[in-house]
Amino acid sequence: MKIVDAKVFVCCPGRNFVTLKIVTDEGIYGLGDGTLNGRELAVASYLSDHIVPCLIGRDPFQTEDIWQYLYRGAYWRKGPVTMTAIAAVDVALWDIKAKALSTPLYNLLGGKSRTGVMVYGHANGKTIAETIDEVGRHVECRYLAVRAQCGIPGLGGTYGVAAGREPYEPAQKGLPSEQAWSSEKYLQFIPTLFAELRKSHGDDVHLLHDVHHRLTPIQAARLGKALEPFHLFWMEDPVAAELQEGFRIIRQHTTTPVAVGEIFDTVWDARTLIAEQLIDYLRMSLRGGGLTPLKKIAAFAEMHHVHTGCHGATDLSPITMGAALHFDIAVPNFGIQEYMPHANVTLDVFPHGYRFADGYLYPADTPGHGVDFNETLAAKFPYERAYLPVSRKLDGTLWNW
Ligand code: GCO
Ligand code: MG
Repeated sequence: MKIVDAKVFVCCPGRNFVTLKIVTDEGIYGLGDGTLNGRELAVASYLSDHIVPCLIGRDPFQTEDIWQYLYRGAYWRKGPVTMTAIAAVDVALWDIKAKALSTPLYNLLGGKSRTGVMVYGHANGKTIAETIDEVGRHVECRYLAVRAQCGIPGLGGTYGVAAGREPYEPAQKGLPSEQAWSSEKYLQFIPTLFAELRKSHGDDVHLLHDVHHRLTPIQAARLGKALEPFHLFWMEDPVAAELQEGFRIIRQHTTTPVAVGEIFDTVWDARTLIAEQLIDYLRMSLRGGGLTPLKKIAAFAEMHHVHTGCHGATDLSPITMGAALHFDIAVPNFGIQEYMPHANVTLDVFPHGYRFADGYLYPADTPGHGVDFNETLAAKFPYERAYLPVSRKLDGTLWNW
């Protein structure tokens, strides 16, 4: 089998997505996701200008060799644009391989290790009362795990809180908006939110929270300690993670589990975090180079008692979600999967076979990863410039969003 064509599509059905379609001489095609929120066109160019010409004529079954060719062979390693582009190729090739062998992708990854993939949904409220209601709505829909975010009194909009009544979507059309931030106000408020959530919803539902890189290690240690009575499933991205050693401070002070990694590109971003057991869940998904490296990273994590917790925000297309579910159902040290459902207009462009029931997602049982792409419909939704917001402290200093 040979690769005869590869096409890159950029479309905006509800939000922007980059999609790679690799076609073989036997008519089988594979689909990969190359979406990098706010930097979509850079990945599209990397793919069409620099990668696609190198793929033509190659054997699509050689997932390992092609991955090494694109990673080592470029000389310039790592970086979000490179690794998102490689991920698109890698996932499309695994899709082709599974389709050619006429089996669901999970069978190439070790087969099913569990019956379903436990997911967590997002409860986003402007006030504690709204967040309590949103968690309740998820519990009614049979979610077993819910991430709770809330507006902070005294601050305007913040991460995880929708501006109007529409579902939360962080990227906004046009240039980046700016949001005010105060770690002091946040630290004062969040323990009260979780105390109220436990009072209203009891101890059974798993509660999660995303700090979104906003704190310093000692502040994160304080938050983790304050949240211990409410036994969170995890505290996510408590600090920006360039300095992996910084997590030692958090670990020395609190037993609240820590999850990190949605913006990591390779295992090197997490090597110390995993080897020193400074985290409990690794948030990398397929965007960091695809399935080929994620399998290896997960095996390394397994040796160090670290579980997976794949990123699953709406800026990863249904292709990433669909393929991640095959990984989740197969990997021995699976922890949880984030599930932020896509808008219906997105799902129309990406017909898919995965489904939600009683708190679990189930991957498609059809050959490949089970997510398709409607090119004709996608063409009706051209790219629209959109960015994530930026954060400034109350004195105007630029801070982590
Ligand atoms: C999450 C994430 C997202 C990111 C988004 C940025 O945990 O779901 O933090 O909401 O902000 O993926 O593009
Ligand atoms: Mg996050």
